[in-house]
Amino acid sequence: MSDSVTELIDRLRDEATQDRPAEETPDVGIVMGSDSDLETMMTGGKRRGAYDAFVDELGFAEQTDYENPPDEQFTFETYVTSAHRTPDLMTVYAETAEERGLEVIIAGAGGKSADLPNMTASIAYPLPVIGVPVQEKSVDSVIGMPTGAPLVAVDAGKSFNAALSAAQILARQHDEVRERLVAYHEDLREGVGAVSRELHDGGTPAFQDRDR
Ligand code: RP5
Repeated sequence: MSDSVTELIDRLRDEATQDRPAEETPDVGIVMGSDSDLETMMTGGKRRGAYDAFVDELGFAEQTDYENPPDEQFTFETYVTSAHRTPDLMTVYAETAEERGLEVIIAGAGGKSADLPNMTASIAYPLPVIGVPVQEKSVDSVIGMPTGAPLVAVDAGKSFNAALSAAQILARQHDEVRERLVAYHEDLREGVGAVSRELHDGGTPAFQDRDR
């Protein structure tokens, strides 16, 4: 049988046999249940997503070709793997994740039966999986794991935080990632200080007028 799902499954299985050096494989795997989750999971939506956190704040790059990794030291890869429409692809993605060099997976899904994060976590175990409920109504199905089947999760739509959490896991082994996380938080801190001073020293009307 030759179709796009089978081709992806074969690719992942083949990649798992390559035994590539860690520098050449993605560190983080991002999967989502549908391309309709893309803005929430990655970039361009109402709030910033995992892509924005990784690329803009932490200096990661998206790896799109296993044969030609980006120059950046830390990378992530991105796939759509639907729990209900492509359970075979979801399964092989999670089964091969560790052998393919991933250190952590971020899995997001929407709807009331948002099963991709928890099924990916069960299959990829003991690899850590960070679940992202793409919608408010997905929260219960993402976080409702039974005792003994762990999944850490962020609040609905907070894929940006999922990326930071994934980086925190990587930072236990990689000082460079730790330094980038610390620098990001220092920027946040500085931002609060700058607006606080501007608000106080200029007064409320001037502060409100600054972007008009
Ligand atoms: C959409 O369908 C959701 O955003 C979800 O991520 C996606 C995939 O659902 P299944 O195909 O796994 O049922 O509604």
